[in-house]
Amino acid sequence: MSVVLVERDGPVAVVLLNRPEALNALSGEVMDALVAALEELDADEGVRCIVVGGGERVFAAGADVGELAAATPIELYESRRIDRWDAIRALRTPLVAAVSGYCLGGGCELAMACDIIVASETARFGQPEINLGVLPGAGGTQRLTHAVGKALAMDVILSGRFLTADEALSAGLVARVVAREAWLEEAKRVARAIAAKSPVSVRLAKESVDRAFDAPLTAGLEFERRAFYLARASEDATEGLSAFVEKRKPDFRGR
Ligand code: CO8
Repeated sequence: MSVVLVERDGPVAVVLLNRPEALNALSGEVMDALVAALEELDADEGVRCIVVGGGERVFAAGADVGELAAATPIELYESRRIDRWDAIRALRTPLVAAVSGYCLGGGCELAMACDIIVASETARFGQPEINLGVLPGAGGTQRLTHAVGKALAMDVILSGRFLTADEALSAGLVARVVAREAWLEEAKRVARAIAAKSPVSVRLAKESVDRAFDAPLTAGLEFERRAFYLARASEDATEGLSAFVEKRKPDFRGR
């Protein structure tokens, strides 16, 4: 059985971590399979949005602790294992994380590397690396702080405590909280809605929002303005604007 399952539903792809016996711990094998699947889908023009999920009990319980314990620091460095995470950041297709149950350590970092998090009411978010004598190593100290602010990020990272789905929602970490049974369906619904938009404007909008984290305001505003002009130059923009004026549904083709 593959450690990562891929399904296609028209323009939406669903990638599910599938290592339940280890609570979807992100071993080297899982990360390699995940990144390979995401890169392949990203290169497919027919894929407009990707849902990344785990199972109902657990999204992912973090990096594989056994592997971390067995590796020397130099082996970790030489293997460039954490560098593989940069490939997720480089994807142009929007990613919706579907989180149910535990979402811890590297699992929380994976969810935060996605563009939108949809959480089940059962979701528990945490960065418990501090309990292992280490700290988040795949973006947790940065992305959690950007998402929820310094006070709560320090609390979560230094104490190792978990946030409930509602706490994560009110802190700005997740976009939506849904009933236990709806965690995957709601993420797919969000993905289908995104997939129905112009892929050109979706990608430019994703890049522009991401710029808010990387660049000072003036540079971010300039990036957004140029992205806006570029989107306006697309056939999809002409179609979308005309369709509104003509009171009909737009037919976006990704050009
Ligand atoms: N790695 C490997 N195996 C794990 C992991 C993990 N992270 N989490 C759980 N498992 C395994 C358990 O060892 C157990 O295996 P077995 O049945 O063979 O004994 C099985 O999954 C079930 O786990 P539990 O019996 O512990 O289940 P519980 O319901 O009692 O507890 C918890 C669930 C609370 C989620 C608990 O399993 C737990 O605390 N897990 C570890 C969480 C953690 O500390 N995560 C952080 C890991 S470090 C990290 O993510 C650093 C990221 C750095 C960058 C990434 C580099 C690649």
